[in-house]
Amino acid sequence: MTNLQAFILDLDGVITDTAEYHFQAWKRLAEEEGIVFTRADNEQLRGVSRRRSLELLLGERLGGYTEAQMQEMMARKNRYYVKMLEVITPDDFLPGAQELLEEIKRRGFKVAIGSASKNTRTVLARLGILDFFDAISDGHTVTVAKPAPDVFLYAANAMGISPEACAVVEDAQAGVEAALAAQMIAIGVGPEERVGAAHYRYDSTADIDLDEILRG
Ligand code: B16
Ligand code: MG
Repeated sequence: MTNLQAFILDLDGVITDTAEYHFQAWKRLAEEEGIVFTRADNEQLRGVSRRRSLELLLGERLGGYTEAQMQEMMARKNRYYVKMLEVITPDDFLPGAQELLEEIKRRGFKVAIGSASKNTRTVLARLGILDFFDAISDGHTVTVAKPAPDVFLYAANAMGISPEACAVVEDAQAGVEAALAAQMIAIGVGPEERVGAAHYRYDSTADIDLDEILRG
């Protein structure tokens, strides 16, 4: 048996699938800037901060933009993205996500969000679960993004639980690296090549086997 006391869940890609909206918003910005941006390119942005996402999107053209232009582009992409979030409803959980959250609470664990997104609270409110969590750690609460452990360490500290007693659920490689760097149990959701470094790996949120994880 483990001494697990809390779960920290990533938001985009674990609880709900906002990746498509991120893609549409980045694609619109890319088109406006005369840059080709594909769905495959978007995969590289999974779990990556907004600024790093823009840097990856600009690629070798990065050096041609001023800081003010970068700020404007990040704000423009976010306007497009936030507008798209208006369609999210409590029906937009990824399969198994709502059940996982309820099961974690039913078994008496604390539960937090650990997301890179500055729009975390907006998305949680649209899903109807803003008040569900013991702590919310997001793109506003920490400045250093995943793969640094900061976002998960902040969540553990806010819950009053030591990092070793926390398990993180993540869909991004950077997120799994962040969980391991925080000395937490890493639960990866997605293919081996993306989250294979995690202690446990499942194809989707719906496949997560809490009993297996709790057996240790
Ligand atoms: P924002 P997560 C991440 O959320 C997304 O996966 C990533 O694509 C996005 O760039 C990042 O949030 C920042 O989002 O622009 O809304 O601040 O997976 O860590 O929940
Ligand atoms: Mg994610």
